[in-house]
Amino acid sequence: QSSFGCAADEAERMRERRVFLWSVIIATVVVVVVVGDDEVAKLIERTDQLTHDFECFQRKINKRIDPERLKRAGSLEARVETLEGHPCGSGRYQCGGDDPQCISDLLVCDGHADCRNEEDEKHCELHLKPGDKFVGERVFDHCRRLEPEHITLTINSVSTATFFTGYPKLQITVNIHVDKDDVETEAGAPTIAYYSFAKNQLVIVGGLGSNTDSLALIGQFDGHNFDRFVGEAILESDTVCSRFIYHRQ
Ligand SMILES: [Ca+2]
Repeated sequence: QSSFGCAADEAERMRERRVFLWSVIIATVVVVVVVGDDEVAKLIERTDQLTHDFECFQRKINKRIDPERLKRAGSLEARVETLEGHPCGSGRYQCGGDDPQCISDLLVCDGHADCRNEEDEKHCELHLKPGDKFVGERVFDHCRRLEPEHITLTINSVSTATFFTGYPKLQITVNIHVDKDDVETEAGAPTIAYYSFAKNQLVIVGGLGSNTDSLALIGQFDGHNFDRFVGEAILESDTVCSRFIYHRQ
């Protein structure tokens, strides 16, 4: 078997095999109509063998692609998509691939395929679980006078309502670490958050110190690397008053 550098050749070969496989399947159908049982049996056997070979080949290819490399490529693609803007508008999800279909965010991960390419039900595994901890480093913070250095989020529990599978609910403890005038202070508060598969967002409402009602924290994952997210605190006026970069501990 060839090395990594021959991936393009392998992809080409895989395409050729797929075309060949389909030809055999179509031929089988034709033979069923016009030829006798013996030939049909032989062809079915041959098709089974080819299907088996094809699946083995595909497994070998998948094994050889480094998951870290796939993750980095995905993160880069997400950045480009962010720069290009969201073509479907707010509250809408783009099915992706070569099909630019738009559906409502509410239909993502609801258990039914709504995209023609079924993309809305393909990324529904929650990468956050009880015990996970994320530490956020401050980029800027004008929300309050505290100006914390770090914010730590600890996930205590995760639950999914059967009628609302696209938005798992999380209980999170938010700890704020302040180091001001040589005095270190730490304050913790339990909060409720929801994860949106459609947006790859963690939305925490309240519980971020004083004036909790007027703050929401939006944690934006890129949909590929679930060890990092950008957390922004949003005021009622829709203004972003702080940004922290969070990393999984
Ligand atoms: Ca759906």
